[in-house]
Amino acid sequence: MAATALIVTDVQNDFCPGGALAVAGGDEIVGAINARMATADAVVLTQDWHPADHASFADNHAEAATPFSVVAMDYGPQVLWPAHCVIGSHGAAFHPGLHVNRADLVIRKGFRAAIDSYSAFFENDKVTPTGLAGYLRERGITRLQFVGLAHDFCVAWSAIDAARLGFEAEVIEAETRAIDLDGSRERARAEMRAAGVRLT
Ligand code: VGL
Ligand code: ZN
Repeated sequence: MAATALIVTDVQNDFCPGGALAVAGGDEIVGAINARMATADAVVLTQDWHPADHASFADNHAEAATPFSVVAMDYGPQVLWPAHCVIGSHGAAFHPGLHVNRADLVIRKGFRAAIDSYSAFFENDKVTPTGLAGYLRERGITRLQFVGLAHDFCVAWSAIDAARLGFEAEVIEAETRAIDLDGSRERARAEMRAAGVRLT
């Protein structure tokens, strides 16, 4: 049978209630994700991991940018976020209930100040690889299940890239939560379906 990896996206304090970029109900999915880890051939955790001067932070823009506004970067439009998941901070740490010891690999993303990385596979220029595809291929993994935060940004971008790279990609929606910025959740669902991602 084809080997399956569970890709647990950004289940970090800053994306959970009380965090800097809290996703409503972000902490509610931890127990189900832990249980699902037992069924996977491989478990990969992603960790949003930004330097304090990261270009995706509204505070780092001169023009008094407000969080959740969009600016043009060299690589395309970029939503500006409240500062979150700063390298080494409590907010960047995994939710304390997540079974991190089960993980085979932790892949960090967004660590270059000038470019964001929603996807676990490519930075937001859509061409700079993180190395995850090579890791999975070398292990003979062809099927990927995505859970975690946030449904409409890092989960969706990762799943779409996975499908584009030829992996069989499934998003288990009950084990995700969305930011839902101006309809981004439904837009992400349509884009995932169009890319061949299975939503279950
Ligand atoms: C995410 C916005 C900024 C995510 C990360 O994990 O979906 N969203 N950084
Ligand atoms: Zn981020």
